[in-house]
Amino acid sequence: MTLSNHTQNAQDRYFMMLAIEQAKQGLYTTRPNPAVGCVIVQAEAIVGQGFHPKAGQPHAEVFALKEAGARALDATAYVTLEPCSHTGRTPPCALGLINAGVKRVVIAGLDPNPQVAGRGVKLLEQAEIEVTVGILTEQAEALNRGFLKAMRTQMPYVRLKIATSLDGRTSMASGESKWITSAAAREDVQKLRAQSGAIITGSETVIADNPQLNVRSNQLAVPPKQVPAPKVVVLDRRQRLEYSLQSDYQLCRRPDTIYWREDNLTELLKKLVSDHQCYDVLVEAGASVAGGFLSQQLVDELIVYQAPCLLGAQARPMVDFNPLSLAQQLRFNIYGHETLSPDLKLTLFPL
Ligand code: AOF
Ligand code: ZN
Repeated sequence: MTLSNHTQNAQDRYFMMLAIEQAKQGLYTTRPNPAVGCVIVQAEAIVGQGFHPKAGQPHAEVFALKEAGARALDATAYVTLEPCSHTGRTPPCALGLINAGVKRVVIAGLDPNPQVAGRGVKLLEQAEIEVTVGILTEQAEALNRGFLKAMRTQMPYVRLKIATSLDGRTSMASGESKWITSAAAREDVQKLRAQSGAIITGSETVIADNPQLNVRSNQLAVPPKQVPAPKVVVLDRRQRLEYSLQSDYQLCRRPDTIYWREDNLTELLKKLVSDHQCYDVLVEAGASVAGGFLSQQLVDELIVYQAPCLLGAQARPMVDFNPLSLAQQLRFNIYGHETLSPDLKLTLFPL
């Protein structure tokens, strides 16, 4: 029996959703590689599944094919990213699928890595495997925004995180700021950090707050030790931190902290991709750094944690940015909103 297109489409979406669930298990550990999941289906039953756990280790398809064994013959493989065609740290997954004898491969989206970029699909088609591309593309791509953007544009995906009061204030005039948002909101920030290749902050923030900017939560799906530590970049134009032996600051005690003296944020972002393979960048800084990134249109995603409190007109504003008229305002689309009791989390995309 051949399935009608409609039924097949519903099935494809269902199994791709399961492949995305697999991929999510690698979300905090695969960097700089993408999080990828694979499900192998034989006669409507799952015979193998897997995800890419870590750069250097086998790809998702390898684990799924291993579990499926001989049952991969004539099966359908669902993969959240185009199977690779290159021999990198591991052999090409497209060949693995061909050799296992799968009949059909369903892919959420193509791999923009120039080493792959359509060649995976080509290899499969040359082996007369039926290939379907474009099932749950959005959902699959949401897991790898940094990897995909960097491969396509050589720029990282930049998230700007700000914790504020209801009146958009981030600290009192004195600098006092611990704590405006709740423990639940701060715990959520751990997930943002765990997804990031680099965290950018300002010298001002280092001096005022002496932050660690590390991943330390025990509430992530994986132990914090398994998460590759995000690189820390301090914007230090006045060289207040780089050469002064400021061992009082936790970040300055780390030998791998990068100090950026230049003004040019675009240069920094490009360098993070080309020299450090940092594809997801998180900005956790004060109002002037936030204003710089926003006004130069370098922010891909703004995440606001808003506590239900008022700090008053003397308290410090969240963004140092002074539009001359309403026409110069920055506007956003709200992509997500949730309550992290008692705070509100907004995820916004600049228009
Ligand atoms: C896949 N399946 O599960 C993943 C893929 O250095 P390597 O050998 O691990 O290759 C990394 C590249 O492979 C990565 O940049 C991306 O293009 C692709 N990732 N491909 O078929 C997977 N993680
Ligand atoms: Zn692969």
